[in-house]
Amino acid sequence: MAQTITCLFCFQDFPAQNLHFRCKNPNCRGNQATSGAAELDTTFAEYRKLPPSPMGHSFLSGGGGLFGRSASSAKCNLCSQESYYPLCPKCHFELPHDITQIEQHIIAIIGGRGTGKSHYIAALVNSLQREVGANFKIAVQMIGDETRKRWKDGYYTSLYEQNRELNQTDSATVAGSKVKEPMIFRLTFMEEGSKKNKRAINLVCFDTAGEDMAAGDIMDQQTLYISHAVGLVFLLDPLQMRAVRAKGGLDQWTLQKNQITSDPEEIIGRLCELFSKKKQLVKDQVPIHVAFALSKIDALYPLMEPDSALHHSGHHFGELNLGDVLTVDSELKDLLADWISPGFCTTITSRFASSRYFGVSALGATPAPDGSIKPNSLRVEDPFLWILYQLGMIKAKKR
Ligand SMILES: Nc1nc2c(ncn2[C@@H]2O[C@H](COP(=O)(O)OP(=O)(O)OP(=O)(O)O)[C@@H](O)[C@H]2O)c(=O)[nH]1
Ligand SMILES: [Mg+2]
Ligand SMILES: [Zn+2]
Ligand SMILES: [Zn+2]
Repeated sequence: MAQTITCLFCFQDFPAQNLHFRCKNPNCRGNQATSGAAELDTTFAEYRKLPPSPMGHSFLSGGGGLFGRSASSAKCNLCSQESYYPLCPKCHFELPHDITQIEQHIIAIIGGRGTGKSHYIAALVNSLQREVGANFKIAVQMIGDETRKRWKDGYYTSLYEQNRELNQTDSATVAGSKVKEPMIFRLTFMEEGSKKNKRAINLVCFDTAGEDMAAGDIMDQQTLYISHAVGLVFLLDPLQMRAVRAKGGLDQWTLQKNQITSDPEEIIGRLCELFSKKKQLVKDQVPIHVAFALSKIDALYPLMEPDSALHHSGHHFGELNLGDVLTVDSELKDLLADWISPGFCTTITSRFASSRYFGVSALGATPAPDGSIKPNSLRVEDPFLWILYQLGMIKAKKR
């Protein structure tokens, strides 16, 4: 049977034999900028509403590989050099070079304006690369130059080298906005299988702007992203909940810095609407693993019991600590009944087939007024590990 590939940019499905490839040989006739003959990529430009520019000659692969397996490289029809750069035929997004051989699972990270998505993505990737990677024997690799550049320039350098907080994310409507380009991280599970046959998945991350989540019309790409996801990390910002702000005892600078900009119930309402439109519902429940993560929990310590599990890490050593996940889940359900509404979690349970509540802190503290912060994350990996467990990719330690 022909293999179907889903593009990670436009999310259209196509058979593997329709893959295009890009020739990056500078001596190829299609790439000769000096002669003025360099090919302009109009397909790429049209999809991104950019003026066309030369990006390298693109061509149709001309069929699958041996034994029905799809080829992950193809010979250029102009210069005969082998290209290892597969493109989506519809939008010319450069796909991971081994897209035909790797399981693709999209885990989407979403939330309203200012809920902490960008800092969460930074802290999650950093934690996957360090502690989680080591504990679970997962190797994390960045796929493509675009991901590497964005990770370094957009997250790592500011947050972890210069110790400065990240800026608000530009809306997808801003010209030249990078929001629409996914970052792709390859997770390889080192323990399973033989050397040749290790299990790997691609984690596809779009760092969307919260304001796009609230706007109806530019949801297109975001809608497709969410509806292709097998797991969602849905960030909820407790500092944007009126009942929490009214409690007293919270740090004044933190409250001033984190104003109410999005209503969690409204955004969850949109999410449910989106899935019902896609008719993905099974018995009226959305068949997807949803981790509701309360962000910025460091700021809530004055409101929490001293023996709350949220004061310490989840202790996941090579296995998901399921007991801890359930403890946090039930602690947060009680708090949310008080903070949002008594029926909030019941509604969620009735709408999503599989969901849990988590508490995360990407930074460990509120940045100072000059934006400086030495990040010290807590529990950022919990929601992600739970989703991997639900997908059967890691084991759990039961109580
Ligand atoms: N105290 C505390 N503040 C945080 C934490 N994470 C993020 N913040 C603050 O929350 C604000 C919003 O964080 P972002 O990561 O930019 O939020 P976002 O969801 O990406 O926002 P948009 O891009 O505007 O949609 C920033 O002012 C951060 O300093 C945290 O773990 N603790
Ligand atoms: Mg952001
Ligand atoms: Zn595409
Ligand atoms: Zn060529």
